[in-house]
Order: sequence, then structure tokens, then C-alpha cells
Amino acid sequence: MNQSPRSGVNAHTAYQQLDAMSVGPLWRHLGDLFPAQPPLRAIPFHWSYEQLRPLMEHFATALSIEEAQRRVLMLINPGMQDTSATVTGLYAGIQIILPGEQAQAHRHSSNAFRYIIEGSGAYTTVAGERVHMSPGDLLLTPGWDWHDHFHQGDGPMTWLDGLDFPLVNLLDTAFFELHPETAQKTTIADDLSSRQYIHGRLNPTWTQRATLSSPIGKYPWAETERAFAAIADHATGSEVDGISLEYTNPWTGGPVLPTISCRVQRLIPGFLGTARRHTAATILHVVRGEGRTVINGEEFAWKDKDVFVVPSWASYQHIVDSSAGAVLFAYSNEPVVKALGLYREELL
Ligand code: GTQ
Repeated sequence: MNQSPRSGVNAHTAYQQLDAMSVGPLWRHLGDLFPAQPPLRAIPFHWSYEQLRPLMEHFATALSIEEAQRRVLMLINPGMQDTSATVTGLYAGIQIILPGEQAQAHRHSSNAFRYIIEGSGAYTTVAGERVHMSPGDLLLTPGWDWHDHFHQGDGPMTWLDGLDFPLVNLLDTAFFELHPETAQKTTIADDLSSRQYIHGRLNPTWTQRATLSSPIGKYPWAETERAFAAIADHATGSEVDGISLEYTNPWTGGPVLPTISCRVQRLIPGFLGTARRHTAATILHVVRGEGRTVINGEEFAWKDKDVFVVPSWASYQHIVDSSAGAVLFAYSNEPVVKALGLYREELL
């Protein structure tokens, strides 16, 4: 029985022989390898800043910056613990730095950004440019640029770190180097890139597009506020995401980093979004206000400074009940998904 009349090989031992040769029978794996729709590995999840804050304070005193190199609490998705991802391809961490501290200069092939949450008086030096930080600013650290942070103000400074290292690691393209000095030397004037390029419609003619990333070191909160104020209530925005603005690369009009799209969205008081799902995995941070988001049928209530995630193909609907409205900062792997022709969306 189970003996092939032609080959004389026993079926059971045939599978064992395949396994021993590192060969697999496709017919036993078609279902898992070609799922009808994306299986939810990253799950919808929410982190409360209020709950994280005392632990950040604790580690700020318990662990020196020299020991930690970067004092960061990683927001790890319960479904992606093996890769420390927050959502597929992307990571979020909350960093805290105290007055007088200096975070060692290093560089990595991963692209990174910081979205400033609390404090003032710190700067990061990126590729020879000091970039000063204030709450609501978006700072870019494109892959392989040296970067070190220094806090010369009073009180703790906190920010959200966004990186693409889960994708870079998946592709086996991760490189990392420590700088020989604690801090790199500055080579250009402070905040020059934001002053030079932020206008977007008046670009310098004497510089070259050198990389896939935006040349802007910082997108200041003041510019975001100006953009929202200029639009005011004269646009309804997207029925899903409200008045959603994408930070852009002035050279291309595209995303600020090759792997990450960054947006900021204003949800007006009483906003009741249309539900949608798409194949871009998204991480959201509450800049201000409070509301709730229904993700795959589960409701997540959020407020000031929280972080929550909408995985690929999970439906989401934003709702703001308060009369104050809300502002969210959102980043996603949309540029990767779109570049590979894998973007799909569906209104629900
Ligand atoms: O501040 O350079 O959350 O290199 C993870 C890796 C922050 C940083 C992170 C990093 C940094």
C-alpha cells in the first residue's frame, strides 16, 4: 500500500526524503503561502503615554545615556515580537533624554525620523547640521547619515522615533557603525536645510538631488500650524482621514523617506470617519485631543501623546466626539507597498 507501482518509493518515506533534502511539496502549503487575503500578524494595538511616562522617568534616572546609547522604550506589536516591529516593516519607540546628556553619534542603513513630543532645548546633529527640536517638529535622519543628540535645555525631552529597521532586517541590508567621537563636527549652519527647502515651491537651484530622501532636516510645527490655519474650515478633507497633509520631499513631491510616508491630520470636532482598509501598515501618534478608532471591529480610545497601530488590511474608522477636535501624526510603509504594486484599498 502507498507504494508507487512505478518508482517503488514508499509515500511516507518520500516526504521524509524531501525534507532531508530541504525540498518541500507545494501542494501541502498552497493555502499558507498564498492566503486569500493578508493574515493579520501585527495586531491592532494601543499604547498609553500616561502609562509609559513614569517608566521613562524611571529609566532616565536608573540608566545612564552612556550605558544605553539611546534611552528608548520600543513599542513592540504582540504579534511581531520576533522582529521587534510595531507593525509590518516599521518600528516606533519613545526616547527620553535629560539635560546635559549626549547620545553617541552613530549611523545605520535604516531610515529614521523623530516626532518631538515634550520639552525644548535639545538638538540632533544629522550629516553635519544641527537641527533644533520643539514639540510637533518632524526631524529626518535618512539612512547612513551620522546622527547624535544633545540636550542643553531644562527638563526631560521626549520624542517618538520611527524607523524602517524591520524591513531593512528582513531584506538583510542592515549596516551599523559607531562614530569615532561622541559627537560629530558641524559642517553647515544650524537648521540650514529647513530654511533652504521648506518653502517647497522655491527650491534652491545650486544643489543636486543626492538621495532618495528629502533634504529637509526638520519640518517645524509652526509650518504645520500655518498650513492648517490657511486651510481652516474651507476644505472637508478626506472622509476617512480628515484634513490629512503629507510631508513631502521638495525634489519629488513624494514621501520624505523612501520607505516611510509621514502625514499629519486634523480631525474636526464631531468627526465621524468613513471606514476603510488598505495594505499600507500605519502607526499613529496623538499630537493633541482625544477620540477613538474602531479597528477591525475593536474600539481603541486614545488621547494626547498615545500611539496606536492599524495593520495592513485592517479596517479603521476614526471618531472624535469632543468639541476640541484632534490632531494625529501618522506614518506608514505606503511608499514600499506602492512601489511594488501591492497597494489596495477598499472603502467599507
Ligand atoms: O535615536 O538614533 O529608537 O538609532 C532606534 C535606533 C532611536 C536614534 C531608536 C536609533 C535611534
